[in-house]
Amino acid sequence: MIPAPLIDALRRARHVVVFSGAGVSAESGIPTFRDSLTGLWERFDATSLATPEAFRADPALVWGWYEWRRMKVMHAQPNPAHRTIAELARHVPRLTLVTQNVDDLHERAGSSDVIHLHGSLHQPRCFSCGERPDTSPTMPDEPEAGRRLEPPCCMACGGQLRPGVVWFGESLPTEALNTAFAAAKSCDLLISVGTSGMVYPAAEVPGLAWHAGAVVVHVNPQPQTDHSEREFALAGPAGEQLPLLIK
Ligand code: BJW
Ligand code: ZN
Repeated sequence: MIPAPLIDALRRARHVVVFSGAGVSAESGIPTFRDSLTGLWERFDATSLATPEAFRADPALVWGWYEWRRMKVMHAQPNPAHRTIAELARHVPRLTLVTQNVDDLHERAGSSDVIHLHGSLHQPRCFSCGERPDTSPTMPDEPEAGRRLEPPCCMACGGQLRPGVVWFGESLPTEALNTAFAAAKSCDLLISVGTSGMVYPAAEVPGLAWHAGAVVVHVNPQPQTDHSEREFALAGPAGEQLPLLIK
Protein backbone atom coordinates (compact mmCIF):
# COMPACT_ATOMS: atom_id res chain seq x y z
CA MET A 1 0.00 0.00 0.00
CA ILE A 2 1.37 3.37 -0.99
CA PRO A 3 0.25 6.13 1.43
CA ALA A 4 -2.13 8.58 -0.26
CA PRO A 5 -0.01 11.70 0.58
CA LEU A 6 2.93 10.03 -1.17
CA ILE A 7 0.92 9.29 -4.31
CA ASP A 8 -0.19 12.90 -4.21
CA ALA A 9 3.39 14.15 -3.84
CA LEU A 10 4.48 12.04 -6.81
CA ARG A 11 1.62 13.36 -8.93
CA ARG A 12 2.47 16.96 -8.16
CA ALA A 13 6.26 16.66 -8.28
CA ARG A 14 8.09 18.75 -10.85
CA HIS A 15 11.52 17.47 -9.91
CA VAL A 16 12.11 14.00 -8.45
CA VAL A 17 15.49 12.84 -7.15
CA VAL A 18 16.15 9.12 -6.85
CA PHE A 19 19.06 8.36 -4.54
CA SER A 20 20.12 4.72 -4.82
CA GLY A 21 22.44 2.37 -3.00
CA ALA A 22 23.57 -1.22 -3.18
CA GLY A 23 20.13 -2.58 -2.23
CA VAL A 24 18.74 -1.56 -5.62
CA SER A 25 21.07 -4.07 -7.28
CA ALA A 26 20.61 -6.81 -4.65
CA GLU A 27 17.79 -8.44 -6.59
CA SER A 28 20.13 -8.64 -9.59
CA GLY A 29 22.44 -10.82 -7.48
CA ILE A 30 24.99 -8.10 -6.66
CA PRO A 31 25.92 -8.25 -2.99
CA THR A 32 25.37 -5.19 -0.80
CA PHE A 33 28.08 -4.00 1.60
CA ARG A 34 26.54 -4.12 5.05
CA ASP A 35 23.71 -6.67 5.02
CA SER A 36 24.37 -9.35 7.60
CA LEU A 37 25.70 -12.62 6.15
CA THR A 38 25.60 -11.52 2.50
CA GLY A 39 27.24 -8.07 2.69
CA LEU A 40 30.70 -7.66 1.18
CA TRP A 41 32.07 -6.06 4.36
CA GLU A 42 30.87 -9.12 6.30
CA ARG A 43 33.13 -11.34 4.24
CA PHE A 44 35.98 -9.03 3.20
CA ASP A 45 38.02 -6.47 5.08
CA ALA A 46 37.26 -3.01 3.68
CA THR A 47 40.57 -1.52 4.84
CA SER A 48 42.57 -4.17 2.92
CA LEU A 49 40.56 -3.65 -0.27
CA ALA A 50 38.82 -0.27 -0.51
CA THR A 51 41.53 2.26 0.35
CA PRO A 52 44.45 3.76 -1.60
CA GLU A 53 46.77 2.32 1.06
CA ALA A 54 45.45 -1.17 0.33
CA PHE A 55 46.16 -0.75 -3.40
CA ARG A 56 49.67 0.54 -2.68
CA ALA A 57 50.34 -2.43 -0.38
CA ASP A 58 48.96 -5.15 -2.66
CA PRO A 59 47.74 -3.99 -6.08
CA ALA A 60 47.15 -7.54 -7.35
CA LEU A 61 44.89 -8.41 -4.41
CA VAL A 62 42.81 -5.26 -4.86
CA TRP A 63 42.65 -5.42 -8.68
CA GLY A 64 41.70 -9.13 -8.57
CA TRP A 65 38.89 -8.45 -6.10
CA TYR A 66 37.44 -5.63 -8.21
CA GLU A 67 37.69 -7.74 -11.36
CA TRP A 68 35.70 -10.44 -9.59
CA ARG A 69 33.06 -7.85 -8.76
CA ARG A 70 33.11 -6.36 -12.27
CA MET A 71 32.56 -9.83 -13.72
CA LYS A 72 29.59 -10.41 -11.42
CA VAL A 73 28.04 -7.16 -12.65
CA MET A 74 28.71 -7.98 -16.31
CA HIS A 75 26.85 -11.26 -15.87
CA ALA A 76 23.97 -9.63 -13.97
CA GLN A 77 20.82 -8.05 -15.44
CA PRO A 78 18.90 -4.97 -14.30
CA ASN A 79 15.91 -5.84 -12.12
CA PRO A 80 12.39 -4.31 -11.86
CA ALA A 81 13.71 -1.61 -9.48
CA HIS A 82 16.23 -0.32 -12.06
CA ARG A 83 13.59 -0.53 -14.78
CA THR A 84 10.96 1.30 -12.72
CA ILE A 85 13.36 4.17 -12.04
CA ALA A 86 14.07 4.46 -15.78
CA GLU A 87 10.35 4.44 -16.49
CA LEU A 88 9.57 6.96 -13.75
CA ALA A 89 11.82 9.43 -15.56
CA ARG A 90 9.36 9.33 -18.45
CA HIS A 91 6.39 10.03 -16.12
CA VAL A 92 7.64 13.13 -14.29
CA PRO A 93 8.76 16.52 -15.65
CA ARG A 94 12.31 16.10 -14.34
CA LEU A 95 14.17 13.26 -12.64
CA THR A 96 17.74 13.27 -11.34
CA LEU A 97 19.21 9.86 -10.58
CA VAL A 98 22.02 9.93 -8.04
CA THR A 99 23.61 6.58 -7.26
CA GLN A 100 26.28 5.41 -4.88
CA ASN A 101 26.57 2.24 -6.94
CA VAL A 102 29.62 1.42 -9.01
CA ASP A 103 27.75 -0.93 -11.36
CA ASP A 104 26.10 0.06 -14.65
CA LEU A 105 22.71 -1.56 -14.07
CA HIS A 106 20.81 1.76 -14.00
CA GLU A 107 22.22 2.64 -17.44
CA ARG A 108 21.46 -0.83 -18.78
CA ALA A 109 17.87 -0.44 -17.58
CA GLY A 110 17.55 2.73 -19.68
CA SER A 111 18.44 5.55 -17.28
CA SER A 112 20.61 8.32 -18.68
CA ASP A 113 22.78 11.01 -17.09
CA VAL A 114 23.23 8.88 -13.98
CA ILE A 115 25.29 10.67 -11.33
CA HIS A 116 27.77 8.17 -9.88
CA LEU A 117 28.97 9.53 -6.55
CA HIS A 118 31.34 6.62 -5.88
CA GLY A 119 32.68 6.15 -9.41
CA SER A 120 32.41 3.07 -11.60
CA LEU A 121 33.83 -0.44 -11.79
CA HIS A 122 33.91 -0.01 -15.54
CA GLN A 123 36.16 3.06 -15.82
CA PRO A 124 39.60 2.27 -14.42
CA ARG A 125 42.24 4.98 -14.34
CA CYS A 126 45.97 5.19 -13.76
CA PHE A 127 46.98 5.18 -10.10
CA SER A 128 49.98 7.42 -10.96
CA CYS A 129 48.85 9.90 -13.61
CA GLY A 130 45.04 9.57 -13.60
CA GLU A 131 44.83 8.79 -17.35
CA ARG A 132 41.78 6.73 -18.33
CA PRO A 133 42.32 4.01 -20.96
CA ASP A 134 39.99 4.15 -24.00
CA THR A 135 38.86 0.58 -23.60
CA SER A 136 38.03 -1.35 -20.50
CA PRO A 137 40.57 -4.06 -19.70
CA THR A 138 39.52 -7.48 -20.96
CA MET A 139 37.78 -9.71 -18.52
CA PRO A 140 39.76 -12.50 -16.92
CA ASP A 141 38.34 -15.93 -17.78
CA GLU A 142 36.95 -16.97 -14.43
CA PRO A 143 37.87 -14.53 -11.74
CA GLU A 144 37.20 -15.73 -8.24
CA ALA A 145 36.93 -13.80 -5.00
CA GLY A 146 40.40 -13.64 -3.52
CA ARG A 147 42.24 -14.41 -6.78
CA ARG A 148 45.14 -12.04 -7.24
CA LEU A 149 45.52 -10.39 -10.62
CA GLU A 150 48.20 -7.91 -11.69
CA PRO A 151 46.65 -4.60 -12.78
CA PRO A 152 47.26 -3.65 -16.43
CA CYS A 153 49.82 -0.93 -17.22
CA CYS A 154 48.91 2.65 -18.11
CA MET A 155 49.71 3.41 -21.78
CA ALA A 156 50.63 7.01 -20.91
CA CYS A 157 53.13 6.56 -18.09
CA GLY A 158 53.63 2.84 -17.48
CA GLY A 159 52.02 3.06 -14.03
CA GLN A 160 49.35 0.70 -12.81
CA LEU A 161 45.63 0.98 -13.53
CA ARG A 162 43.34 1.13 -10.48
CA PRO A 163 39.58 0.61 -10.26
CA GLY A 164 37.67 3.83 -11.01
CA VAL A 165 35.79 3.79 -7.72
CA VAL A 166 35.95 6.13 -4.71
CA TRP A 167 37.74 4.49 -1.82
CA PHE A 168 37.49 5.42 1.85
CA GLY A 169 39.36 8.64 2.57
CA GLU A 170 39.15 9.78 -1.07
CA SER A 171 37.17 12.77 -2.23
CA LEU A 172 34.03 12.24 -4.23
CA PRO A 173 34.02 13.64 -7.80
CA THR A 174 33.37 17.34 -7.20
CA GLU A 175 30.99 17.99 -10.07
CA ALA A 176 28.91 14.89 -9.32
CA LEU A 177 28.65 15.79 -5.64
CA ASN A 178 27.75 19.42 -6.35
CA THR A 179 25.10 18.39 -8.88
CA ALA A 180 23.65 15.84 -6.45
CA PHE A 181 23.50 18.34 -3.59
CA ALA A 182 21.94 21.02 -5.80
CA ALA A 183 19.33 18.56 -7.10
CA ALA A 184 18.50 17.45 -3.54
CA LYS A 185 18.00 21.06 -2.46
CA SER A 186 15.70 21.85 -5.38
CA CYS A 187 13.55 18.72 -5.70
CA ASP A 188 9.98 18.25 -4.45
CA LEU A 189 10.29 14.49 -3.87
CA LEU A 190 13.31 12.37 -3.01
CA ILE A 191 13.17 8.59 -3.24
CA SER A 192 16.00 6.98 -1.27
CA VAL A 193 16.25 3.34 -2.23
CA GLY A 194 18.43 0.49 -1.02
CA THR A 195 20.94 2.39 1.07
CA SER A 196 21.99 2.14 4.70
CA GLY A 197 22.82 5.87 4.65
CA MET A 198 26.03 5.25 6.53
CA VAL A 199 28.63 6.58 4.14
CA TYR A 200 29.34 10.31 4.01
CA PRO A 201 29.14 12.73 2.33
CA ALA A 202 26.69 10.83 0.05
CA ALA A 203 24.42 10.08 3.02
CA GLU A 204 23.66 13.79 3.36
CA VAL A 205 21.59 13.78 0.16
CA PRO A 206 18.17 12.75 1.60
CA GLY A 207 18.52 15.10 4.56
CA LEU A 208 19.34 18.04 2.29
CA ALA A 209 16.16 17.41 0.35
CA TRP A 210 14.07 17.07 3.50
CA HIS A 211 15.43 20.28 5.03
CA ALA A 212 14.69 22.11 1.78
CA GLY A 213 11.03 21.06 2.09
CA ALA A 214 10.85 17.98 -0.14
CA VAL A 215 8.86 14.86 0.61
CA VAL A 216 11.26 11.97 1.29
CA VAL A 217 10.54 8.26 0.95
CA HIS A 218 12.83 5.41 1.97
CA VAL A 219 12.49 2.08 0.17
CA ASN A 220 14.20 -0.67 2.13
CA PRO A 221 13.30 -4.10 3.53
CA GLN A 222 14.95 -3.17 6.84
CA PRO A 223 12.77 -1.28 9.30
CA GLN A 224 13.81 2.37 9.31
CA THR A 225 14.11 4.63 12.32
CA ASP A 226 11.36 7.07 13.20
CA HIS A 227 10.15 9.26 10.44
CA SER A 228 9.15 12.87 10.61
CA GLU A 229 6.47 14.71 8.74
CA ARG A 230 6.88 14.59 4.94
CA GLU A 231 8.87 11.37 5.36
CA PHE A 232 7.63 7.89 4.39
CA ALA A 233 8.90 4.34 4.37
CA LEU A 234 8.05 1.63 1.89
CA ALA A 235 9.17 -1.53 3.67
CA GLY A 236 10.19 -4.25 1.25
CA PRO A 237 12.52 -5.10 -1.59
CA ALA A 238 12.94 -2.31 -4.14
CA GLY A 239 11.93 -4.59 -7.01
CA GLU A 240 8.54 -5.07 -5.38
CA GLN A 241 7.93 -1.64 -3.86
CA LEU A 242 9.07 0.72 -6.62
CA PRO A 243 6.77 -0.68 -9.34
CA LEU A 244 3.79 0.12 -7.04
CA LEU A 245 4.64 3.81 -7.38
CA ILE A 246 3.96 3.92 -11.10
CA LYS A 247 0.94 1.60 -11.18
C1 BJW B 1 17.59 -3.46 -0.07
C2 BJW B 1 17.43 -4.66 -0.67
C3 BJW B 1 16.45 -4.69 -1.64
C4 BJW B 1 18.96 -4.96 0.74
N1 BJW B 1 15.76 -3.60 -1.93
N2 BJW B 1 16.94 -2.34 -0.28
C5 BJW B 1 31.39 11.63 8.79
C6 BJW B 1 31.30 10.79 9.90
C7 BJW B 1 32.04 9.60 9.97
C8 BJW B 1 32.87 9.21 8.92
C9 BJW B 1 32.96 10.04 7.84
C10 BJW B 1 32.24 11.24 7.78
N3 BJW B 1 32.50 11.84 6.59
C11 BJW B 1 33.35 11.05 5.90
C12 BJW B 1 33.66 9.97 6.63
C13 BJW B 1 34.57 8.85 6.23
C14 BJW B 1 33.94 7.88 5.25
C15 BJW B 1 32.64 7.37 5.84
O1 BJW B 1 31.56 7.81 5.49
N4 BJW B 1 32.74 6.38 6.69
C16 BJW B 1 31.56 5.80 7.32
C17 BJW B 1 31.38 4.36 6.81
C18 BJW B 1 31.71 5.87 8.82
N5 BJW B 1 33.74 8.53 3.95
C19 BJW B 1 34.71 8.60 3.06
O2 BJW B 1 35.84 8.17 3.28
C20 BJW B 1 34.36 9.24 1.73
N6 BJW B 1 35.31 10.21 1.39
C21 BJW B 1 35.44 11.38 2.05
O3 BJW B 1 34.76 11.65 3.01
O4 BJW B 1 36.38 12.20 1.50
C22 BJW B 1 36.75 13.37 2.22
C23 BJW B 1 38.08 13.08 2.81
C24 BJW B 1 39.19 13.26 2.02
C25 BJW B 1 40.44 13.00 2.57
C26 BJW B 1 40.53 12.50 3.87
C27 BJW B 1 39.39 12.30 4.63
C28 BJW B 1 38.15 12.59 4.09
C29 BJW B 1 34.43 8.22 0.61
C30 BJW B 1 33.50 7.10 0.81
C31 BJW B 1 33.64 6.11 -0.34
C32 BJW B 1 32.83 4.86 -0.03
N7 BJW B 1 33.13 3.89 -0.97
C33 BJW B 1 32.37 2.63 -0.95
C34 BJW B 1 33.20 1.62 -1.74
C35 BJW B 1 33.22 2.00 -3.22
C36 BJW B 1 34.11 1.12 -3.96
C37 BJW B 1 33.60 -0.28 -3.94
O5 BJW B 1 32.49 -0.52 -4.46
O6 BJW B 1 34.31 -1.12 -3.42
O7 BJW B 1 31.09 2.84 -1.55
S1 BJW B 1 31.97 2.01 0.65
C38 BJW B 1 30.41 1.32 0.18
O8 BJW B 1 29.39 2.00 0.95
C39 BJW B 1 30.19 1.74 -1.28
C40 BJW B 1 28.77 2.20 -1.25
O9 BJW B 1 28.49 3.07 -2.33
C41 BJW B 1 28.65 2.86 0.10
C42 BJW B 1 27.23 2.98 0.59
O10 BJW B 1 26.68 1.72 0.83
P1 BJW B 1 25.16 1.44 0.50
O11 BJW B 1 24.92 1.58 -0.95
O12 BJW B 1 24.31 2.22 1.41
O13 BJW B 1 25.08 -0.13 0.82
P2 BJW B 1 24.86 -0.84 2.23
O14 BJW B 1 25.28 -2.25 2.06
O15 BJW B 1 25.46 -0.09 3.33
O16 BJW B 1 23.27 -0.80 2.43
C43 BJW B 1 22.42 -1.54 1.58
C44 BJW B 1 20.99 -1.27 1.99
O17 BJW B 1 20.14 -1.90 1.06
C45 BJW B 1 20.63 -1.82 3.37
O18 BJW B 1 19.95 -0.81 4.10
C46 BJW B 1 19.68 -2.98 3.07
O19 BJW B 1 18.67 -3.13 4.06
C47 BJW B 1 19.11 -2.53 1.76
N8 BJW B 1 18.64 -3.60 0.91
N9 BJW B 1 18.35 -5.54 -0.10
C48 BJW B 1 16.01 -2.45 -1.24
N10 BJW B 1 16.19 -5.86 -2.28
ZN1 ZN C 1 49.61 6.75 -16.03
